[in-house]
Amino acid sequence: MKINRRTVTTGLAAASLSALLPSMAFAQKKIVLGFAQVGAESEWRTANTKSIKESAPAAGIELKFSDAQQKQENQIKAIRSYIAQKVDVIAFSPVVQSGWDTVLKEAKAAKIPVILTDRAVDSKDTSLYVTFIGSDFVEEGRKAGRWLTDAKKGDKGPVNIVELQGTVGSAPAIDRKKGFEEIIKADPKFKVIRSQTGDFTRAKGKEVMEAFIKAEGKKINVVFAHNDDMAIGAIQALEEAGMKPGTDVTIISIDGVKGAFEAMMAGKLNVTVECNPLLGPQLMAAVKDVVAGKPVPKRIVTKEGIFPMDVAKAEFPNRKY
Ligand code: GYE
Repeated sequence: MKINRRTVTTGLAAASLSALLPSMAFAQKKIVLGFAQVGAESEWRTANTKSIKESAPAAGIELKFSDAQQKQENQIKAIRSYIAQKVDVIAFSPVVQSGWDTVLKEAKAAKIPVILTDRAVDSKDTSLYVTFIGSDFVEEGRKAGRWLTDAKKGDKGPVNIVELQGTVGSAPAIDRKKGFEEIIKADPKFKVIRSQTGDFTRAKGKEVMEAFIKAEGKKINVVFAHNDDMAIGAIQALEEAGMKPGTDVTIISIDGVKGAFEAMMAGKLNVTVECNPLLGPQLMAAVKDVVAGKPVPKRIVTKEGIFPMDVAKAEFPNRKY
């Protein structure tokens, strides 16, 4: 081959291109996501964590993960450490609604976008986060309320309800209570005679239910638990007190985890309102869009249903969490 000017120029171009390659590889480096999880309080949370941990590598995202053991101060510490590590995106599920502005402003000052998953914050300044991916908890409470008013249609009442609330100050506890009350208040025969937090755990749900039984005994007609785990704890407490959950006492809960389906198949839980924890794939898609500078909707709502006891057996094989 005759060496002419053209070959030399092409050769030079190729040489300078290869000199550029390392920086191009740098430009394509993996997105790093820092995720501050609430804790491991429930079956729902375990499924949520698994979904996030599995979908990050599947999306080619490097995940830094921390568990705050249901303590806001631990979550704030984790977020600060992600800011210090200069991650690309921070995502978290805020254990309670209030008290996030300071740390969110720190993330904003460091130009790190924040995505909320599962639970919302009550910050007035919505520029502090890019989007909120999660369920409509008020609607979940309404679904529970509608199921109850329907189930007790022919009942003269009073229908005495005891309520096991989720973590104090958390979005799902506040909103589920609100949605449920909104529906039952239409008929004065429905009375919430006791309401206390069971912190979304089985152990606490059982403990609080024992206290309710001591105070109200056979007067209790309905248990409304803000999640399945507390309902399962309450079922144990009722059985130990010689009462029959699912028949003597109507049990309603929220989440739709496998444990709830098992309790329904055993005839001990009457209904569960679905709350989908498998948010990982949606979160990873949003992380990629945010990094790519694409617009992301401010609110991404999860789709969910409701499952009464009589469909539990047929639905069980389809359940993914
Ligand atoms: O219902 C409960 C968990 O925030 C939706 O937290 C979540 C709730 C879920 O502990 O089981």
